[in-house]
Amino acid sequence: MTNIDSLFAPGDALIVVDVQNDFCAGGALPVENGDAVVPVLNRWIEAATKANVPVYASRDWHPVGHVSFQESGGPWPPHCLQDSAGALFHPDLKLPDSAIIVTKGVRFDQDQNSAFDQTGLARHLRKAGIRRLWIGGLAEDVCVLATVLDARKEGFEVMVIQCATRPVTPQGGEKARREMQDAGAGIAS
Ligand code: VGL
Ligand code: ZN
Repeated sequence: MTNIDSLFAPGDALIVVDVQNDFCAGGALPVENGDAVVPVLNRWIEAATKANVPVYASRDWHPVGHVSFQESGGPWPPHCLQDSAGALFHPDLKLPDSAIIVTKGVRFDQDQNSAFDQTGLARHLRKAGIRRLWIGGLAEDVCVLATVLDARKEGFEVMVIQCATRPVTPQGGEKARREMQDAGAGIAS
């Protein structure tokens, strides 16, 4: 097994995408084996903290009746409602107090799958001198994919932590992996 500690370098950040109860077992929009990313990400978070690498955690944070919900003509069942238990980070995810929370999906008129979409994240990362992102979380074929593609468009080097992400569907996961690689993202396995 790779020693994670030796992978981090100055200018790196760890981005944990949407590891929230609703995307895990028992949640409103569970990703198969979504919980399995938690212990893996905890090891990465620990290594990041040791290496002084900042940790960012995005969260889906929807208003009632959000446009992405089926009741409003969208593709998804209601999930990650603001201030609900389902929107909380998984209870076993060990985010440091210093973790920077990126809230998205709050717009009434459009969905924001990417942690970069109108959040100011790219600017924040650049100001912090970040050049390379290690990205994991849920779901691989939705918000991880969108976040990775935007990160590449914004000029960041990207490594997807393969064992720290799970797709909504296996086919979606395969397609997402191809798209992320075609966009120049590396896959860390
Ligand atoms: C997500 C579906 C709907 C995600 C968010 O975080 O991947 N998936 N909203
Ligand atoms: Zn959502």
